[in-house]
Amino acid sequence: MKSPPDQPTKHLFTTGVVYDTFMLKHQCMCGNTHVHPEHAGRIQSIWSRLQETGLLSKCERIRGRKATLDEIQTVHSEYHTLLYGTSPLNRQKLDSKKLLGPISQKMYAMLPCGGIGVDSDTVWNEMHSSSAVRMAVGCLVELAFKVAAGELKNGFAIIRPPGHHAEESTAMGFCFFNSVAITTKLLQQKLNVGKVLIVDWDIHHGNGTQQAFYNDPSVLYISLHRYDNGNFFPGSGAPEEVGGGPGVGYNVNVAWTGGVDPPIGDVEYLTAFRTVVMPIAHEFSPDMVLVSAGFDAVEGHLSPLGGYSVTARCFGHLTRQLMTLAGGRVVLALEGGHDLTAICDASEACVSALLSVELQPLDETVLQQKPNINAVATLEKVIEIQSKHWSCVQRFAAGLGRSLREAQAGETEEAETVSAMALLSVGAEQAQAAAAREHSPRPTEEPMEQEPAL
Ligand code: Q9C
Ligand code: ZN
Repeated sequence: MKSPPDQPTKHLFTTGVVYDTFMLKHQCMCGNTHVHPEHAGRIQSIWSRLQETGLLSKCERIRGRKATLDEIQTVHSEYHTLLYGTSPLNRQKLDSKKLLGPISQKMYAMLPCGGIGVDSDTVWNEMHSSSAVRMAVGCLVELAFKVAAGELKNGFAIIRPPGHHAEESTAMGFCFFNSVAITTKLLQQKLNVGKVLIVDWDIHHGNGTQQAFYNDPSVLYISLHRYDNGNFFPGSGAPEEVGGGPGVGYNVNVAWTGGVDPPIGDVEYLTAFRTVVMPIAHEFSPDMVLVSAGFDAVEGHLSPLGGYSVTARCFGHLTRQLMTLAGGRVVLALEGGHDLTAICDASEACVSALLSVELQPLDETVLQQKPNINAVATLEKVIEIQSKHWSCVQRFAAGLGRSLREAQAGETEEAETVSAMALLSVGAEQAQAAAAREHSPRPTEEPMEQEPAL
């Protein structure tokens, strides 16, 4: 049934969700979806899950669109943009305008599966992939712009193929265009958004995103990823990579090392958020938060595409912590993750958090467990390196081995000590302050760090 032409559409200030079936058509020409884990069923399943659980009806669905070639060129080279942003049909038009040069000839490798692509992960469909990859970017841009403009509370972009491995002129690791990086550039250039925080919790390092903002102090990139001393894909993301030039200190790599025995899970991710991610993020004070929300660290993903055992519900809690930043302007963009149960569970948990629906609580065992020895070593190293740039992390160096419950108790004690000290010295201080006030303005006080509710 057609709705009357001038009936206004209702717009709610709620969580926006974007999804478009154009992205389903990016499929290897070999036709065998089993050999390619980054397949259309990933976003179809997430979309269905949000429908089935009734979460989608609490959200506002946003219409996507294909990003323009100009938008893509905020991050990628012209050659790369034309190579992956055009199909044989519209390429002919560009060709006749002599815009393409060598693009129309050679491009891809023949793959063992019978299809074509950059490599067996990063497959290409001559007919449909360019529309899909441009749609993934455009969907995220549309959603993030509405959140930045205050039309939506926050957002979740169900997009594929992922983007965080895509560099200026390199497609790799399933990625062609870096949706999160492009969206960040456009938010700054078109909407005058000042500081953007990008949190990347995909299990792989977002080499493309790091590259795009390496010298840029207006974009803080914080990645948590399996590193194993450079032995895990893509091999970049060392903790010493802190940014360059004016961007020094605005690149933070929580580079887990030590393999999967003992496993990395909720306790380790929550401890990283407690001691590194949230303190630095608050000090940076972003105007907008974008999350490269890959779910391949969720239990169910085996090595070499995973190996960690973070729970889906933990990602809901991490999302809720990020919502304390930037006035809540947080947009999640799907990156990796191929276990359908895991990515659906995690998407459900994150959208619940975005909607401020009550979350499934973390297990008490998680709250009482200490982070494993390799994780503590990783965080020690990150804090040692980043404390030169972020004074707030230093105070967490000594208590890294604590459980979340111990940390909570410790910080209550710390706060009590601080107030007791203040009380004891209040007489002396009042006299001092009175004297000082006559000479200089009163210094402002640092607010106490706030622990998230467990
Ligand atoms: N022989 C994402 O999760 N596999 N990308 C490399 C090397 C690459 C994962 C295998 C996996 C890329 C977005
Ligand atoms: Zn990944």
